[in-house]
Amino acid sequence: MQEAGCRRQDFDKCRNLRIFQNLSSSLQDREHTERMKHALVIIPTYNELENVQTIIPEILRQDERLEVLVVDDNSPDGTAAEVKRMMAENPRIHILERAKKMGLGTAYLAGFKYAIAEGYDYVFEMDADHSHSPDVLPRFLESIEEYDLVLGSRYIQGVNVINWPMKRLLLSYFANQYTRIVTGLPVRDATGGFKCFRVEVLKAIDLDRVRSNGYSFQIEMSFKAWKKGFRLHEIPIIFMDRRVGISKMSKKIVREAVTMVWRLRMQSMLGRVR
Ligand SMILES: Nc1nc2c(ncn2[C@@H]2O[C@H](COP(=O)(O)OP(=O)(O)OP(=O)(O)O)[C@@H](O)[C@H]2O)c(=O)[nH]1
Ligand SMILES: [Mg+2]
Repeated sequence: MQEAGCRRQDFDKCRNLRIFQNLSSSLQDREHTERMKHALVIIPTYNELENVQTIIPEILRQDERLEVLVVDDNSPDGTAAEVKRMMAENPRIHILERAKKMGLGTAYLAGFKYAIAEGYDYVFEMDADHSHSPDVLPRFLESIEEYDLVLGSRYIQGVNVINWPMKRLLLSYFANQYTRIVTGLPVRDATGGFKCFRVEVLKAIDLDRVRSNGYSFQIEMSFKAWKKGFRLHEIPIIFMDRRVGISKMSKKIVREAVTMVWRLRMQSMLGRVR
């Protein structure tokens, strides 16, 4: 109702109504701020000095709800010191420091526990090396409103991988087919590391029982979420090979994935997915 539409004798009534409307809209604003979901983007790092300088501001620019947690394994190149310098200027940046290189999986598990303890609603996994574009973060945030685990997929809408040697692309592509056949996990890209969990999913999974550390870590987390009845959804992403820094990919990581999928299948058959 507008004041212009009021007759003179109704002026007081109208003014009271306007005061009431203003009060209720400011209450709604406050409720909105209180209900605003907070999202933590976990970035494990090992020697990513140059990459953290650029990727963190790019992430934070995408949405005011986003914060960043770097889990650094005492990188010899001084990644942690650089992150701490950035933290002094921005309260949306956090760090967890570990004494030595202990692998990607345990870095994420430490990050998940931090996210649960600090009360975040949504939890992202993301690489530091610009393989995952921060521009997609808003699309993840939209999708996670409807689903429990959103996966960035390189293999829906064709093959969206740029600058990978053919050998590595084939390995990844067939590893994904193999995973789907052995475990039944209904996704096209089970090994990707760009994903967003509702925190309820992380709380439902017994994190101390997650065994894998390399690519199979991604498979294990998604498999457990799926078996527990959470809603999974894939959105297309373009994966770029790292611009700078050194790869940590190894044969050991591949071997771990080959056996892990069978372990998951057995656990599922025995009804022991925890
Ligand atoms: N904290 C921690 N981070 C790690 C470890 N291994 C890898 N990372 C980080 O995990 C992310 C993914 O690792 P990458 O080396 O990019 O693995 P990749 O994408 O499969 O392979 P490349 O891009 O070819 O190197 C990067 O941000 C790494 O710095 C580790 O042992 N500890
Ligand atoms: Mg990489």
